[in-house]
Amino acid sequence: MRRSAALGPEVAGGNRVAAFRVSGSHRDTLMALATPYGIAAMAKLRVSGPRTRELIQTIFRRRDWQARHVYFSPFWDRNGKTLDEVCWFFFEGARSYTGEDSLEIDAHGNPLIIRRMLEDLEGRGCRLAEPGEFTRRAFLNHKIDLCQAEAVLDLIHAPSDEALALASEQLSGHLSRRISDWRDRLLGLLASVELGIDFSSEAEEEANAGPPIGATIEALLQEMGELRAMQGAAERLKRVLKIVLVGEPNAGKSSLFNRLLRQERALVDAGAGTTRDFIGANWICAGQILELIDTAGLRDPENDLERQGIERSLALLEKADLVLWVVDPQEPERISVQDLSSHIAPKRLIRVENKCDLGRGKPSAQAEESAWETLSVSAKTGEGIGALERKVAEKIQSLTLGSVPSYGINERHAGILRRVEGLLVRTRDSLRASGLAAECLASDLRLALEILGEMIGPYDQEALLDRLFSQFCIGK
Ligand SMILES: Nc1nc2c(ncn2[C@@H]2O[C@H](COP(=O)(O)OP(=O)(O)OP(=O)(O)O)[C@@H](O)[C@H]2O)c(=O)[nH]1
Ligand SMILES: [Mg+2]
Repeated sequence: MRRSAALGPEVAGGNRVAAFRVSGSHRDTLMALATPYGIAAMAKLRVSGPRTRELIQTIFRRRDWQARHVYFSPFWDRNGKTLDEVCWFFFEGARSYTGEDSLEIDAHGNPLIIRRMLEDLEGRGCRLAEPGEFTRRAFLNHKIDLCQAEAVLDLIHAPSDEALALASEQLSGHLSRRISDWRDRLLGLLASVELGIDFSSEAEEEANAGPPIGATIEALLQEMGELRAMQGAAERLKRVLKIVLVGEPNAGKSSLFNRLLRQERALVDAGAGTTRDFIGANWICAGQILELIDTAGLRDPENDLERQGIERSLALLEKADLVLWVVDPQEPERISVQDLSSHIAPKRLIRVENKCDLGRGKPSAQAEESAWETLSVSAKTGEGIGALERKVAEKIQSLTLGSVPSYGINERHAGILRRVEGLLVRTRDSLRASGLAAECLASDLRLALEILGEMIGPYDQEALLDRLFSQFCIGK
């Protein structure tokens, strides 16, 4: 059987490390701060690479230690000074995240300590990691495949429980197993063709009767098409929804923004036109990470700066997944329902009557004539805020309602599947027309296998890897 020779190293499983020697930097020992930079109780430093053991000997002055055991000791710098008392643990290559000897150091979360430690590590021959470089090494060392590397990124950025569940399934190899199964079946087809089984004479009649090769191709096409169709739902699930506070000046948008975030983030003032530029912040509501945005109040601008701010408010109004239209019921409303309807659909809007601590004001004609749901709150006292959060949660659920995909298909996956499907359609049509020689069928199937291989591990596309891993944080 000519299978292995015909399939070549890419399909049979090539050596990723060998193919990536070109960069020449994968032998460096990497270092990075894996937690956010700033004052915190603790900060984690990661080190990975061939110098790890030597670093442990010199920094912690230990000759022997065990992998995956926690040690508590001073961090001695190159001048013999103690930088901090830290917890550290070592992972041997075979059982580390990156597939190389690695060290994790838990220090006190003072940026000055961290800076001195990183400088000291640099002086000992470590190099600051690029974004995603630890995960890239995990991929190069066969700890994870490319779908799993993407899942690490999805897991870190997942904005909801559903997105988290999808990413963790993908990280456990859910999608990769599906691809492997397709690869096995394509290999089977290729093997049949390579063995010289003659389909051509009976192809047409067998096409109707469902010959094994035709049936396998049809099944693969159907399964790949179904998977590809999940792309839209998967991308919607991964997106952080934008909730935008819009309204006339002084309605209390910034006060509400602060109240919902539970922190004094935006400036508040009794004068109209306080907020100029928009401000965004992560807001956790209904178990989801949302982006809450405060905007400049809408009115005839008094100067160019205000005009620019208002233009941004309008642009955000149109891009919003949900608008909280904030009004002060004590004040006449100058912006009409019609004005707003041209910017946003009623189902994407909640009308929020603020300052209810001052009384309800007179019943609003706007509220009565519109299809918008209205809630009464007080950003000042917190009254009605719980109900508003519940309404937001309900709206989000209805907006994102749809099938939860079983695979986190992204643009890259869909593109690969489209190319593979194109080749399979050509193979199927050739079989039906019984016009193509076995060599042509084999070469299309080989190409399909090679392309499908890119899904879990391209062996020759440095640029694609650069693009993927650069989206990661440094230290991951
Ligand atoms: N009594 C009362 N006053 C409020 C409430 N919310 C906001 N205010 C007051 O209303 C004034 C304007 O509040 P902001 O939050 O700055 O209003 P804004 O909509 O962001 O205003 P611009 O940024 O100018 O568009 C301030 O004096 C606030 O203290 C509320 O619920 N009750
Ligand atoms: Mg404001």
